[in-house]
Amino acid sequence: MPVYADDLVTVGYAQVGHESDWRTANTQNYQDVFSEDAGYSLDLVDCDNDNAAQLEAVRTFISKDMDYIVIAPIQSAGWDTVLQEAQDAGIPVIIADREIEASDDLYDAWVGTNTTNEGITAGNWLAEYLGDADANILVIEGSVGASATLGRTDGFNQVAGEHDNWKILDSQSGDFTQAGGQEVMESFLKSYDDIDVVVAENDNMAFGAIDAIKAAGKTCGPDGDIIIFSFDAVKAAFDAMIAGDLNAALECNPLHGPRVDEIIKK
Ligand code: GZL
Ligand code: ZN
Repeated sequence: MPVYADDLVTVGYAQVGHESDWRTANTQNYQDVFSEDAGYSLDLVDCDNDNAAQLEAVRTFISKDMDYIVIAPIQSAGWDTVLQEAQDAGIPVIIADREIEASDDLYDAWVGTNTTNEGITAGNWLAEYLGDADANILVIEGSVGASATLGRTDGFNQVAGEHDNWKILDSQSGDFTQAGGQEVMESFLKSYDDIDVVVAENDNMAFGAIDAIKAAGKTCGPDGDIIIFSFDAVKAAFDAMIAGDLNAALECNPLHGPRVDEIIKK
């Protein structure tokens, strides 16, 4: 018995892009959960970390009159107009993963992580790890304007503010990519010679930073000159910790599909 498209619940997912292992796992999870067998027709658009492309993807979902629209917003700002258009079209919107700066009557639900709390957890881990040692700290931030960047930076800075012997020398965006992390770390290594700690706001940027640190003839990890830790805790981060290159990884769960499925079913 053939299944016709109109039997399926159509879901449009405007995905951030493919910038990290975390993002890859998140995409795979949606493809696993929103399968035809489960009664869904998923239209997942990889917006390639491009804000304009993401707005366009959402407008296309509206023109296709999807049953549901899910957005993982690349940036927090700039969503009011298109969310109003979706609402006028009578299409429920679920914001997933990252947060937006829009009144919450413009979307129906949100699924994601508390990145400020992740930043605080990271700061507290570092405080315990350092004891009362001084620390010159460099931060490799995530994509500019992303709530994950804003939250992790804010949370970590809250804890850093409690330690007057911690000095944040610099903080630059590596755009959540491995290449970005390597480039930022290379520039940091040229500018600063006494680096004690590197905070990477996701694992892939940490992997790039580790390559840069080694290329500069320095060492990192539990037995190295430089403490480096990151966020996500993807599989490759565990490999890096086992290899002795990475001190720690703060977990952030990418498997949002089941929660979004539950909300849609409600
Ligand atoms: C966090 C997520 C972040 C990941 C990065 O919830 O938005 O985006 O930490 C990804 O790996 O790029
Ligand atoms: Zn030092």
